[in-house]
Amino acid sequence: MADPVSIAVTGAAGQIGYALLFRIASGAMLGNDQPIEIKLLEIPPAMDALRGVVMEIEDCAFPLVRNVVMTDQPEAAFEGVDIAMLVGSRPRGPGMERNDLLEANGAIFTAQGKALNDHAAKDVKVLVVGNPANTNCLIAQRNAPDLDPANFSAMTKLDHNRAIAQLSQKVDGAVEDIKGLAIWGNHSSTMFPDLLGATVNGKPALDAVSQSWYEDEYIPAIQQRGAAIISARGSSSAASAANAAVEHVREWVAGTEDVTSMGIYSNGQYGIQEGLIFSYPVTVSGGTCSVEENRVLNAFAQSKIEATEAELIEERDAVAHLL
Ligand code: NAX
Repeated sequence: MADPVSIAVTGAAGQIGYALLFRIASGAMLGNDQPIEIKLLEIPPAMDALRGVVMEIEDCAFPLVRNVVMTDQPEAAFEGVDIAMLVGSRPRGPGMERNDLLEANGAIFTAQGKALNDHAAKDVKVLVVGNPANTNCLIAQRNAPDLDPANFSAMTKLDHNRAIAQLSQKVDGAVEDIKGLAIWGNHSSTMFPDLLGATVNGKPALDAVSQSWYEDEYIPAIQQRGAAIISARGSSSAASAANAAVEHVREWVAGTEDVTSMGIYSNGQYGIQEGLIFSYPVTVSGGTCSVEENRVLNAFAQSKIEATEAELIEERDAVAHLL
């Protein structure tokens, strides 16, 4: 068997953590023949809850799990890790404005970026799930100057999966018949689910639905899906978010079969400001992500992409002192 891969998960006692850890430990992320070590980071008040989660992991007797570490120190959590899944973040509290939230999370992701820089493997793959995911990822990346910016990504795979599922329901087709769909921009209500490059059974997706459904129903439904789940379930999506995180890392390591969506460091592709963490249509091969080139974008798509870019620029400027 291969040497164990070391995986850090932050916010491990939270609800996404609870849905995520058991799938990682079962082999769903890196495969059934890949042993793993899991390093779990929490804040001191959550250490008791984390202990309970670790007891449950032990009680599964997962053959692939070689070691489980619990800590409240980022430096210990990231020591030598190959993969870091940054799930924990500060939720919006009563009376908190957006900038307060950016600030509170800024402190977390500054410290975690520095700890990754100094302690993780140099080719560590970092996935940020905790919101605001793109800007938290930007803060971590900018505080890790010795790591390649390409090592950092923010999760838009849940939005991607939501977009595929909603389209498949509308056209009464199978999920696997849909190809080429992508999410652009920020993981927020400005994200742009792009059907222009998507196909259903090899035919343009936009031939299968009306433009008014696409613009007036589909896009808002994807953008607001997180809020719809909160209002139905009373808490935010957890199992589907964990599933998306598993898929994001699996594709990053093993490669993609179709275009996927990932928030990655922009090198200016499609005119997006360099250095933003921007969700693009992405393919992965040999662990390297590439933005799909030459995608045709009409004026409508361009305006949506510019709006989500503008929001990310605003968020970046609000945390400029942390970068
Ligand atoms: P929970 O509040 O259940 O769990 C968060 C956990 O993070 C808590 O246990 C908390 O103690 C821990 N935490 C806080 N600060 C920490 C720190 N400095 N170091 C380590 N751990 C820390 O939230 P949960 O539902 O699990 O969601 C986690 C994050 O994912 C939230 O920011 C949420 O908004 C975000 N999401 C992102 C999604 C995406 O698609 N990118 C979708 C789902 C989810 O909304």
